Amino acid sequence: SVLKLNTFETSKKITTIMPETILVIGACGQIGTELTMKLRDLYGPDNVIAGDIREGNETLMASGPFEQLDATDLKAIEEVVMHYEVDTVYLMAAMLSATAEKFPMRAWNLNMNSLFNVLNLAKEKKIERIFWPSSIAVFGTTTPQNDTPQTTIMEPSTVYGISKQTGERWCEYYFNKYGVDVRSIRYPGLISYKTLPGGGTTDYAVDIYIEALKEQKYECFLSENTALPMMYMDDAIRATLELMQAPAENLTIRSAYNLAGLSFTPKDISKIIKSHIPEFEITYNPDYRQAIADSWPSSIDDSAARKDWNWKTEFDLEKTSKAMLNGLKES
Ligand code: AKB
Repeated sequence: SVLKLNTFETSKKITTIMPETILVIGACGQIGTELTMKLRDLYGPDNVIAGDIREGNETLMASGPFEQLDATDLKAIEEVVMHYEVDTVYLMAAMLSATAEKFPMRAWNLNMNSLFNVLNLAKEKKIERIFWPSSIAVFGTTTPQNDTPQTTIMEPSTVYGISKQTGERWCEYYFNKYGVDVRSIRYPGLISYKTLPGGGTTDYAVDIYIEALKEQKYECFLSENTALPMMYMDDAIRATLELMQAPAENLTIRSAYNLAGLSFTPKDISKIIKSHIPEFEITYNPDYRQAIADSWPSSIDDSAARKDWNWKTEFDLEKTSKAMLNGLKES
């Protein structure tokens, strides 16, 4: 496809980018929706094709091309890639941790086959670049819990975590063996108000703001002192774009980069919400998701991302909470 030069400003630096024709698979999900909108701002709406098995919100659907697409259907993806001359794919479709425990084989099929589809298209030189999200779920109970290093023991105990860890190994393999330019981040729990998450263990950190505004109370499915790595969506989108813009020679990791944002417990977040909504009350009723959360780290060491592509978080918990409460009130 035709390459055009363009520039855009992040809060830290001016970056020169080479816009491509981009396909976002899973464009209507929690990350996909905001990522697609941001990519359309940067590269022009017609150069960013939203693909998903279901339709998304009105703004996304009206702002550029949409293709109904099953991420496990290689032929369908290939047709869209050829038709639009796509050179970069962001594969955001996945079944998350809590739902995957209920449907292990469906989760495995979706999470692995979709990845093989795009890796093989890149191997056959039908696309040039891939972004694929990994997760803190690649870690397990034997991993050091605090400031979890980039390279460490990884014995995930969830289906989702196993699929992400396996995916990381395949990404690195395709890079080493076939020169596939695939880049990845181990996302922490993501906090956003524009599109809701679904089926994750970290979803409480979104639900709590919604219920605080609606009901002034929230029953949390994790216990009060469960610390998990989290991040506000704006930071996660910026991290994704910064990694995809980084010169290939700066990248030392082709499995997936650790990415740190926030680390907090349900108790911490409830205190902050109470400072904005004094009537707010939280109660705790841990369910099966507690065991998943207990197997994940509390905080992450992301020094490799800082060194290789200058990553830096901007949203602390207070800034995140203000953005969530204001955003939800206005939407
Ligand atoms: C989940 O909770 O499953 C996801 C994740 C941490 O990848 N948000």
